Amino acid sequence: MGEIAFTMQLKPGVVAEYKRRHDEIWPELSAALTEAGIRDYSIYLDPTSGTLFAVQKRLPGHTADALPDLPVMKRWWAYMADLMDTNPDNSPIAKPLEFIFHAD
Ligand code: RM4
Repeated sequence: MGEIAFTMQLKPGVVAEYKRRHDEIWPELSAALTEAGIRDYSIYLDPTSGTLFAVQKRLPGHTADALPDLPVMKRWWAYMADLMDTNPDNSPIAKPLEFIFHAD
């Protein structure tokens, strides 16, 4: 199973709201992520900068690249856009991270 990590950026002063929305994540969005082959998806926060660090595993043959085309993904990104630095299509600006080290 592959693993990827990336950062995203919160706007100032929205941590509590960002966490609240994820605590109440839409079941249909969770289902879409699972159906796309995403597993073990975690998001961490650097509270000093508002930078989010996301890490997720992806099953072989995953369809994560098609997620942006799903209506539920578009709705979620529109819903989240007031909290995050975004691209013109409302998707969060995601910066891929390079793998450096792993220990079991
Ligand atoms: C984040 C952001 C990401 C999404 C997660 C579930 O706020 O929208 O793109 O994968 O939520």
